[in-house]
Amino acid sequence: MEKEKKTETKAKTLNISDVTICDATAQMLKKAEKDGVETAFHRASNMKACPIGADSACCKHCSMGPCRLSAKDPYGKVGVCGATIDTIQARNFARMVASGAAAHTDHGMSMLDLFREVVNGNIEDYAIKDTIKLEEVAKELGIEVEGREIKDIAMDLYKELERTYIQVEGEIPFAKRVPEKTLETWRKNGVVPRGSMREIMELMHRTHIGVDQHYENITKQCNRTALADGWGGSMVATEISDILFGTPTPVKADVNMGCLKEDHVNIIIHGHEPNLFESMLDSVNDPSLIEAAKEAGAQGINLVGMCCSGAEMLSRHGIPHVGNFMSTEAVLITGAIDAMGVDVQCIKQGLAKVADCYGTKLFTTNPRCRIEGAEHIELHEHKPRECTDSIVENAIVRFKNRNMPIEIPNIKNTGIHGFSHEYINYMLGGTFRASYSPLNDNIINGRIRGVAGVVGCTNPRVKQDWVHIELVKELIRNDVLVVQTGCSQIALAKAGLYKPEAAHLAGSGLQEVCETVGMPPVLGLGSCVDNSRILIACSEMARIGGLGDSIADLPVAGAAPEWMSEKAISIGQYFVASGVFTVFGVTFPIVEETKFHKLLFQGLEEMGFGKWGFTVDPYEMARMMIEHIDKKRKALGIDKARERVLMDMADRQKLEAA
Ligand code: BF8
Repeated sequence: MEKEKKTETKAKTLNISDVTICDATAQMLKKAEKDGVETAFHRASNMKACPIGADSACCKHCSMGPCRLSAKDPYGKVGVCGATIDTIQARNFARMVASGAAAHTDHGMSMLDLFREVVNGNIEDYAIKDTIKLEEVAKELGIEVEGREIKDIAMDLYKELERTYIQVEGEIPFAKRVPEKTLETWRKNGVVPRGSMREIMELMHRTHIGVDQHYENITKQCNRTALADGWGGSMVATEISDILFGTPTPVKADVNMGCLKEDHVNIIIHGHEPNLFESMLDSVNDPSLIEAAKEAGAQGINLVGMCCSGAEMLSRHGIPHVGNFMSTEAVLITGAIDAMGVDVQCIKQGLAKVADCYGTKLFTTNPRCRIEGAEHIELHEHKPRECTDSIVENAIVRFKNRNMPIEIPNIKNTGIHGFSHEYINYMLGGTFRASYSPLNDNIINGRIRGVAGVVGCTNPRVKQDWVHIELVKELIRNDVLVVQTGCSQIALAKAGLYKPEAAHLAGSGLQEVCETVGMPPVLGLGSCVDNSRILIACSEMARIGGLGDSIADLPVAGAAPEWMSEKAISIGQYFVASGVFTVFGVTFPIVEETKFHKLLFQGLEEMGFGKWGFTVDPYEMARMMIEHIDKKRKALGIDKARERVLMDMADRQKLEAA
């Protein structure tokens, strides 16, 4: 009791305008206060981040500690075993890479398992939708496709891609996609991934007490493991999901909480694996379930997405998306959600309590993720509809028994989503000859200064969406074409930057290109595993020529301005290892001026990789990225101002005929 009282008096009032610029989320946070409901925003404001953990100056890898070093005097002492600050930080960082890579590769492996069972005919509720992509990927990996049955090609592709996970020696299959000079750097440094299981296992081993105690050697295995994520697990997840569910093409779609409908049964799917969502799409279109919803008094069933599987469904099917990571609790506060089905990753445990406050039914569906207080209805891929139909039935019951006021923010933002590296190829290259040449040409002639990937999470330690939006606006204003994934894509979509008309916010060169092609200045590529699409786009840019031979030569940069997950660290590390300057915001878990810090922020670049950068300020972040892009342009000899001419129809035809 005494303790409870103490917590109560300590709780601060949340200043909502300090924690989010998402109007819908802000409206719901106001309602939460009236309703006496707590969210991650409140918990973050009441719980100071542990300063020692934030600096990564603490080691808890054995029971001689935990050992606490000082960020102010990093070399003043060592751990009980003698571990230095560099060893401790490198080990902590490595475990983040291992966990993030494991999340993506395990997701990719379950997509591959599903693919195998579909090809074998053991699963009938899913099918191969994109046979063209199947053949393209197979060809790239050296699999014969001419005159062969789809099933045979698919089985060979399965066997080839399985090596991504289980291979113990050799190079992962998608190493074939890496530009030769980049691959040379990896080979020289001994970081070409063998198989992701081996790399993750070895990284966990090497970070055990008394094993790898040289920060440079630990970083080497960080690179290898992260690359096994980006060019392995994540890339397999993207490619197999495209083959099974369709490669995205541009689609007009809505985001934000205004996509909820008070007179409908509202169902949210939140998580990362598209198989749950695809099956739910079938369930909500089942005439008998629609009928049941109508009998319960609803006008119909409204299916919406959140976070990454939501971003995939937005891209592939134009399914509305109601918000990013920091809005997952807020959306429940509307009272309008009749059921939320979750699978894996970025599912806050706090959802269970908020759902309970509003009588929303929260269902876990994946054997890898259960939450105390949530009901578990497992999705079996051989009979997925049993799970998704049951969630719909439960949602209908909840709709019928709604007994509290509903408040849906009246905010909806329309935009064009569903870009893929294949579509960028086609869109910029033309109907007859899909190619990245026009993108490279526009970079060389200076209309486009460079390309930036702005990706990643939202985090209650910074104002939700603000850093993403300010950074992207600053980049496009300076003629930098922005590609996006994950929660960052949703932040910009809510800000209206996915409309082609947003091109007026871009610099004159980028604006010309956007207006000629009819595209927005910001291109959404889907979920976090779809960052692999950015890697492939970079490869293509290097392969086409004119911008150097390796990814490290390209005028490109990356950022995760509001990151929070270990997956983000793995993504950052695989971009850095691939040759990209990558800037993170919020915080960076390393003490500045240590040897490990210098290696990540400088040394890696000297070895032919990319490097890390850090700042919390979006304008400074943009400045750092643009400065890097300009440095690369200068090295390529394309830094001089070029004559800017409008690309008209005749030019496009010339390019297509070339
Ligand atoms: O993988 S961007 S908060 S939802 S970790 Fe999570 Fe971050 Fe969102 Fe998807 Ni990615």
